[in-house]
Amino acid sequence: MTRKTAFTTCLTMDAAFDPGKRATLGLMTSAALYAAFAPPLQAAEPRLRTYYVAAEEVEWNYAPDGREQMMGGEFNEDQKVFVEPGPSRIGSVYHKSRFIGYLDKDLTKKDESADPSNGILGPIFHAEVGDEIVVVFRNNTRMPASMHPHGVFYKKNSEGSMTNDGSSAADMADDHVPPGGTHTYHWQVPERAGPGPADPSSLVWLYHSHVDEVRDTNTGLFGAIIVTRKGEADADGKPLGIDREVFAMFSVMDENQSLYLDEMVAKLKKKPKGDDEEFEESNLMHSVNGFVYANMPMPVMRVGDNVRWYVMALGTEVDLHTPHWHGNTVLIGGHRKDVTELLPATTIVADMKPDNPGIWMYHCHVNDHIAAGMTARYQVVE
Ligand SMILES: [Cu+2]
Repeated sequence: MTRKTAFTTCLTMDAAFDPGKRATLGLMTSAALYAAFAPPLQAAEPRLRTYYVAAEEVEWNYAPDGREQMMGGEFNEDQKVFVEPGPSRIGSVYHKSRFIGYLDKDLTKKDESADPSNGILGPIFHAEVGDEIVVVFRNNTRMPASMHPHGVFYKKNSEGSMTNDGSSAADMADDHVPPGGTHTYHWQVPERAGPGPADPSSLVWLYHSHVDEVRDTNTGLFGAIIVTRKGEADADGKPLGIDREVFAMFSVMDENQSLYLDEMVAKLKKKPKGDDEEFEESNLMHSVNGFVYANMPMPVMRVGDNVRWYVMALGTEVDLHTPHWHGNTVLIGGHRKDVTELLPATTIVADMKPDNPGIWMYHCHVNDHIAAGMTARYQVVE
């Protein structure tokens, strides 16, 4: 059996084993070698999933309802620390950058299809294994920005971040898109960017700006990519058989690290002193999708729906989160849970088949984070 296999290999690769051809082969590039020996490929053009995205500056309100919504009521004194404006406190409205999805290359029609609960998240990109994601990006902010994806396949001209790697200038245009600049990113979606054997039919990857990774993400420039296993996606790249996709980003957004901190401080009536630790504390926004104290618009689902939760985190050492669903349970990697674990930049897919109608809490179970507002709600209807 071994011998037979070896013989077959020799037949296929006979030129490679012909001593007369070795010298020539030694001079051939790997591309030429591939062309010489690879069987003719069926021209399988990848399906392109093209997305138009702009980074834009916005005024973002972490608590648009102006009240605590998990229990329902006015903010108490402890909660006001994070949301009440003052002479030297920013309050709940911060100047931020966001990724905004558009339907056309001229960026005239906003893509309004995102669920309101997605909040500050950038547009969600969907793809099926075998596709290519093309992101036509325009930076309409005053700060340089980029788009760095996790998981998918990219070359150096689409990594969206600088590395000390000897890249040419052309390969660095994606690293640092200047204000007013554009760049088109090409992200291939091979098998290794899709669900593994133990994954459900789709998984979630982050993308985010990576010019100044820490400050860019705290400023609000991040979103998610959903990759569905080949043959298990609908025409839009979404997983078949899933009635509802829900997205939840848990992050202590550190506004002290915002690209716009200085100008926000400059607008305050009274400049906080350099050692004002309470000012720094007031800028730690313990948020789900950019909302605190259950101000996130509730995702709504029906009893019996197949609901897929894509749960994510970003941040630093305080960003160890334990999202907890009241009222219903989920399956994560074949395990039944009602709490899961997140660390910065990790993602989890949780499948829920709600059997319990009502409005339910969905909150981080870390005590300090509950107190600081990392809470939300979801609704199950009959
Ligand atoms: Cu937490």
